[in-house]
Amino acid sequence: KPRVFSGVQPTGNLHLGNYLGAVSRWVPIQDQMESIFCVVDLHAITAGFPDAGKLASATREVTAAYIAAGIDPKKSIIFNQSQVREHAELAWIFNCVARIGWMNRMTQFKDKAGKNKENASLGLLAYPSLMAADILAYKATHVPVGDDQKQHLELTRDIAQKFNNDFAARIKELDVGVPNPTPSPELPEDLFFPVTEPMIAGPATRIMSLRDGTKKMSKSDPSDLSRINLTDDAEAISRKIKKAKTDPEALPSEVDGLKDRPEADNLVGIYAALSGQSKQDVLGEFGGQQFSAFKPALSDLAVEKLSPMTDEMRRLMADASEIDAILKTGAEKASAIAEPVLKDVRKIIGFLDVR
Ligand code: AQP
Repeated sequence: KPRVFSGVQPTGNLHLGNYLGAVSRWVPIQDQMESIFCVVDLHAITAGFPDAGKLASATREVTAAYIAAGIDPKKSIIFNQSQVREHAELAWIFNCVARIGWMNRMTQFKDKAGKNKENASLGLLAYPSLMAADILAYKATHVPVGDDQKQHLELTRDIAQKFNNDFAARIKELDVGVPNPTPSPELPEDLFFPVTEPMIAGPATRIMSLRDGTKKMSKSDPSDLSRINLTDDAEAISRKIKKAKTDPEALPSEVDGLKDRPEADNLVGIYAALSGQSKQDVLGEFGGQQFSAFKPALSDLAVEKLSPMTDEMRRLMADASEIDAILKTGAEKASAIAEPVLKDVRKIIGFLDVR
């Protein structure tokens, strides 16, 4: 049965990239598949412990963004990761399935650890193991994310496959697997964990910084002008788009003309994603025009699309009790799915159960 899992870290500065690359894409999915959306607070401590109060408020802010964007707590499970113990337990087991070499190859680790890798937390290195646990504790089959998470999702597949292979005999003996839906020579007949499908598509899989079209828009960029935050008001959105880096040429009429013009490509991509069109449609309308004409149109569109969401986020943030109640119900529903999965995992491994 298809099941979707995805999440965002509560590390502050939630931005347009997180919205267009991830959260906005979840909204239609929740009507098609069982959906679980998590605020991944255990991940938020891998690059250093934020101030305790900030971590809690960022967790509520991400939850507010989910709801304001249209994730319906009646249709989807919404919760914060640290409330469901199974994530951490399965991550530990996956630390013993995954190989150090696999982790060392992760480009996000290299980027985030910087030059002094020896001084990065062990948690930052093991981040993809926890991500695999997030997904597989629910046996999720589909994961909608931005393009930057592609490598981590491949690692999730590798972990699932290695677990299924290493424990193939136990899985059969205990009869806890399902027949492999796509039989292949590398996989056993019965699978315990699904081999998850990434869902990375559309014009906004990688929104770039407004200051540098070759760098991803990111929460941790020290320049606030590099991103549109979901808490920005109309004035801030217009100012940032006005100041966005561009080149001196007019917009091309064909998508091919955006090649080697990263900033132009990015702004056209943002317009396309916000208006639900393709980049070619946008160029059909704006091809031949200067940025001085395109930028105000983009500002107006961004304000029109984001303002109602920002207002709803503010309303929700004003009273924590509504958000906390949603997270509590979500955590209970999430636990009800993850607990039996971990019970089986413990049996497969052979941990002695004396309680
Ligand atoms: N620039 C982006 N374009 C499209 N999608 C993006 N995502 C992040 N940046 C972009 C997607 O947002 C989801 C949540 O991301 P995350 O909070 O878990 O961590 P991240 O990918 O590390 O996000 P940031 O903003 O770049 O944070 P920092 O600065 O801490 O590294 C994911 O689905 C991600 O693909």
